[in-house]
Amino acid sequence: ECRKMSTTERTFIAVKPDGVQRGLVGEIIARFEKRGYKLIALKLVSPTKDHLETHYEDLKGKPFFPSLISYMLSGPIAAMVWEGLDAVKTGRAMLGATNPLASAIGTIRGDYAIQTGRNICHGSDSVESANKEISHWFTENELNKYNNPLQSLIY
Ligand code: 3AN
Repeated sequence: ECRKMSTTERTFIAVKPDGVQRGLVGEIIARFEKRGYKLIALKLVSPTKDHLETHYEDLKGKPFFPSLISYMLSGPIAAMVWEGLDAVKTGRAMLGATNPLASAIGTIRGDYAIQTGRNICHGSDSVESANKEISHWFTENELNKYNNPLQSLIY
């Protein structure tokens, strides 16, 4: 595999309603911060059904689609954008497998979840879908810039 590594690769990470209600927002943010990713955007949102159906449009034909949408509508979601080397793939590795029972211990799902339908977090699965999801959830001026030169030394 020969992928070009970019220090400005971005991924969309969301803490789903169950993760928010269980008080796991801070824990999930802490893991991305401590790993060395840079927080570009962050908000707590209660999206519409329409917004969620577009977010999950690739899964529209799946039998679990209606229950997925009602699960995602069950409370606020913590939406964020993280930036750094290999953010998409490493972000997914940090979340763990879709089915938490198949997630390694040490991953977010492997440590805090047991059900696919309550898997507490979302992460973009490719750079292409990350770009799509970031612009679906955030406006351009919600994506922050760092001017502090120390930031570029750290990351
Ligand atoms: P991931 O969230 O790991 O990218 P996707 O995109 O295949 O996985 O699925 C999106 C979400 O749909 C999952 N996070 C999960 O909440 C739900 N989901 C996926 N597969 C199933 C399934 N077989 N049964 C119930 N819910 C599912």
